Amino acid sequence: MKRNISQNILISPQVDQALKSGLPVVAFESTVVTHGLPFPTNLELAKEMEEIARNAKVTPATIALMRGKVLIGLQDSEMSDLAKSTNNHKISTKDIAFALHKNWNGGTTVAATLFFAHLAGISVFATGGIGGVHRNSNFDISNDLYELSKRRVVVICSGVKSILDISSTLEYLETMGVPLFGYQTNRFPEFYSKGNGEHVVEQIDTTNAIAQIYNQQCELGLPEALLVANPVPDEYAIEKETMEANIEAALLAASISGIHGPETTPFILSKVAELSGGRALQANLALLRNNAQLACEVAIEISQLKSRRKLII
Ligand code: PSU
Ligand code: MN
Repeated sequence: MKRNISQNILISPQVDQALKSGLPVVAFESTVVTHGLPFPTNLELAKEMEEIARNAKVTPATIALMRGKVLIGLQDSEMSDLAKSTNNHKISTKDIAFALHKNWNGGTTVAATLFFAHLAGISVFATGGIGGVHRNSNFDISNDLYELSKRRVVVICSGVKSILDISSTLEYLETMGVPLFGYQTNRFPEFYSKGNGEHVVEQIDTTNAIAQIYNQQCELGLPEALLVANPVPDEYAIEKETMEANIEAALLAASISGIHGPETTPFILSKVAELSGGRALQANLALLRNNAQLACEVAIEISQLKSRRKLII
């Protein structure tokens, strides 16, 4: 039986049981499944991320909308239905109420996933890249940044979506008071690339340190997420110059085709994947798996800390 948080928000029995027992749970977003990756790679990847969690004895909680309900934790059949559907919407915070009203299926963005993870009491969330400030944007700033300033969850990512303005995004995160760290690096990772040191961040070296800092954030009552940037694994990293050329070409193609708003990311990402001859896709998959793994290790540290003292999340 799924537990209802409200009439439209259902927690799977596995996630519910883990949360009630204080066992580690990691949330995964689902826009990467519905809009980020092609079928069947999206389904394989989503299953792999859940498998990584189970192997680490962590309960995975992929969050998505199906038939007008928010599901926190998907069963295998629900995951397959979501990955196969050609009828999925991209759900950010502003879309949630409308999507429920319309009985939509959809993938939740980092912003919407953060909202539900926090509501359910999940402390760690893994994704690929967060949204941010678009290049030459006229106020195209992802709602992800605003939600990060309101939901105290550890978010593991590999930087921001490659097509964004990194400097402006980092400035905006600073304005919003979001603590940001590089995992075992002081260079802000640039999604497909490891980061060339143009953007320097505070370095954290252990998962225990991440849990301790999260604990501080809780004790201080600071509401912001803790953003941890984990670089793409070495063997999959692509040189920045190569990727930049592909991204610029994809941005140009998008502007010629009149693509804008929420369609921008899916369009550009598939163009970049095409231009890179598949290397971009492999890097994307590798960093997602790597982030799932790190998120699990952090979730275990936090649950151990919580069992020793009462953490308010
Ligand atoms: N990064 C990617 N692919 C994606 C996204 C991020 O490499 O599809 C998704 C995430 O779900 C993120 C969302 O939360 O894009 C941000 O979209 P927008 O800029 O429209 O807020
Ligand atoms: Mn936007």
